[in-house]
Amino acid sequence: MNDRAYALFEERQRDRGIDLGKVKDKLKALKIETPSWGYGDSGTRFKVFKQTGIPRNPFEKFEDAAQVHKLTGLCPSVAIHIPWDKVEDYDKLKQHAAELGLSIGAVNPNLFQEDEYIFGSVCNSDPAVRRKATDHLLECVDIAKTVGSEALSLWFADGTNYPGQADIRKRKGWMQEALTEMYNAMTPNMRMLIEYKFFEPAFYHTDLADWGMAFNMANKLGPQAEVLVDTGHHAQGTNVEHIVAYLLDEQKLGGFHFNSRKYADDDLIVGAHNPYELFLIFYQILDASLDADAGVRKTADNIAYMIDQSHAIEPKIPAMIRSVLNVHTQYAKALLVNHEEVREAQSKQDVLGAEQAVREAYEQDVAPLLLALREEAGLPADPMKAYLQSGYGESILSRGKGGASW
Ligand code: PSV
Ligand code: MN
Ligand code: MN
Repeated sequence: MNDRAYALFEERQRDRGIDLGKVKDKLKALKIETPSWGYGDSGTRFKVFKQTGIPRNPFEKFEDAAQVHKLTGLCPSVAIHIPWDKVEDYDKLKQHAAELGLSIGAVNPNLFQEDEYIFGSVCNSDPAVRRKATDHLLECVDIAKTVGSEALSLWFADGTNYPGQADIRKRKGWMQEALTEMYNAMTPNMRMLIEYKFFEPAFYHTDLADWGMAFNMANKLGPQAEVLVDTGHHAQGTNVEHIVAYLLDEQKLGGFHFNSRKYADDDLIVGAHNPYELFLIFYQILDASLDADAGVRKTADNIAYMIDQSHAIEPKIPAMIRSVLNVHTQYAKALLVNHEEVREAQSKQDVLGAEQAVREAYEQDVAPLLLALREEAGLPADPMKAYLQSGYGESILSRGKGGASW
């Protein structure tokens, strides 16, 4: 059945001038990191719902993440969050991950859950609190060394709620001081990925509020510091793909935290609300990788594609599978853009033609392509169905309620 559908797909793409061999190679190279906290209990400030079968410790989080990789073939690494994933022996966690066919991905410090951080962490006016926060950043560099991770993802909740509450410029300096110390502790193969968010939990000002501030900080720190774009961290209506294009051109796009948002930092299933945005992000990435000066930092394969989700009401593992498949689908569609056609239209100032050339790729049905790829890789044709039939979801119910939160 798929043979016929695939043959038709192949013919259609050939007619559109697409080299399917290249498309397949790119799709095979795609890796999406899933977050350990996406497998834990989660919620909103109103309620954290306790589900049955949630991992009770970091080891079990990796076991759940391994299911996602096993069925999709796309998620060989898992980001950890310290101290949520604090363990006695990180070597043991690394080994456990390896036995499951996984590696440990980005190490995320947590500087927002202790009472001392009520007025900020690295931007706190109290030097003792800043010291504690900076020491935690250094601890995370050490953990990254132990587990063999090359990425440190930083998100700060630091900010203020009221005008005059604190000295914004001083806080900017303190942030730079702390990050410089961390940067200097990193090994040459490590990358610091700096995230930003315009509000929440702070409601007046946030110390790293937008991509420009993160970009400026990364520039000040040096080539191993880059910007991390969390798709949920912008004001309504922000053109995220423009930010992506800009950072690509500056060779400062380090990676993504993919998720969906409708209103704020909703952390919903990727591609659930605005799949076209996700497609257009990939279009920008692929377009930049065709530049003559593309270099390592501009190619689609060197960007850290990570999911940052916090499922509150849906079962965790299938929700993660859904996100991963949505990313895969939009990436596949973006690979079907005929860039020559777009550029030709651009050169003629043919607005409608250019827009049509991009949108046409989005409108292609990539199901036969993804199915063929899964067949070639020995993966289930329908990973979601395979998960639901696997019995894994039932087998973890014996963990009971009250597993790890976030
Ligand atoms: C908080 O906004 C947040 O969602 C950030 O996106 C971080 O990446 C994530 O939590 C984990 O710390
Ligand atoms: Mn994030
Ligand atoms: Mn967030």
